[in-house]
Amino acid sequence: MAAAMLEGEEVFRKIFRLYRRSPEPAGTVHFQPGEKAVRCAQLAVGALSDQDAGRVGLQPLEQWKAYHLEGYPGFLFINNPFLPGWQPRWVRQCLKLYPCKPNVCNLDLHMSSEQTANLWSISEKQLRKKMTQKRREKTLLEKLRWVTLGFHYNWDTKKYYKEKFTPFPADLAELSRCVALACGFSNFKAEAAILNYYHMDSSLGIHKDEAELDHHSPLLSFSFGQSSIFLLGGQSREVAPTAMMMNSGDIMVMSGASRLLYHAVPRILRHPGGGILPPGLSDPICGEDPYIKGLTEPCSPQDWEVCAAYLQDSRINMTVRQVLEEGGSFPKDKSDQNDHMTTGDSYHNEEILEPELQIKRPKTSQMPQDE
Ligand SMILES: O=C(O)CCC(=O)C(=O)O
Ligand SMILES: [Mn+2]
Repeated sequence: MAAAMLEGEEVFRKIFRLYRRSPEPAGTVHFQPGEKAVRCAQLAVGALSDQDAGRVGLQPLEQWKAYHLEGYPGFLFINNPFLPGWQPRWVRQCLKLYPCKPNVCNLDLHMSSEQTANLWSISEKQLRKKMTQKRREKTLLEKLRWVTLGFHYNWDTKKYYKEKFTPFPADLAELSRCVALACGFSNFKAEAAILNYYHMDSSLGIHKDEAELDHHSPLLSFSFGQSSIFLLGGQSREVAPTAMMMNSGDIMVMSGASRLLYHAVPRILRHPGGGILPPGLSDPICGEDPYIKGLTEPCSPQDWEVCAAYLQDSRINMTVRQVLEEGGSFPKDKSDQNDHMTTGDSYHNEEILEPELQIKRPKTSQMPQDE
């Protein structure tokens, strides 16, 4: 590898290491009015009805606060646009429903489908005791690192396959459609998602999302639970990334010139605000708007007990993608026919962390990692 490239790669890696170590170095962008490099963004008012927004738990579009980031055309940051009581519903879906079969998760690599069939029911009793029992074995739900939906991303080959598809959850597809519509993407189709599950010592390595065949459609990223630092870089690792704070409920849209940029999550941080859970997660039981029937059921107090225990020291991210261009299909490639199995071990072939920070898990740079 050329020396210049190695030197260049150091830039993103160096900054990754800096943020991995220190709680919040100066220079982290907080999306709020008046912040340097941040500009208020105009959304596609009129494109999304209050009714459609409400059905998936989003506030009326006029109330959303969205921002551009200087130097990153196509990047949009939306400050938590969820209605009270709705973040808990999406968290419950991520913990109770989406990890179920036929969706695929990291635990499938080591366990039978019977063992991973219902992580929630195996884990809920133990998780409820989390508040009182300090020393206990991690539940399977706490060992969950990723779930794939729709076209299931293959971590080894870094590709999607036509045959490796299971129905994409209708509620998440609709949430994604609404957010894309608000951002001016009227034909977005949610066809794949990676759900990432982080704990306080987890990180996500430097990568770009290029496996999708359609790069004109945006990447939509939803975050819940504890906060994180997100690093957004350039088209090569030689470009120094910008660090930004992502809090519970925040949505990020990567499109246009920002769609294929390198990015990473070097660090999970406790949410600002002091309590155990972020404010948007403190009120799970909210009366439904009598005029708008939600697409998902409210989160019951029993279910919330489990989610709240989990989120005390965890963050969940859902990154939704359109894989195919409108009317497009997968290319015919004979060499693809035998490489459908994923081991999860060979996907990442580069070390992004210093020896003392390296993971104990299989070599994974994109998958969420624990220290
Ligand atoms: O957790 C995040 O904020 C980023 C997730 C991500 O980059 C991915 O799933 O490709
Ligand atoms: Mn990504």
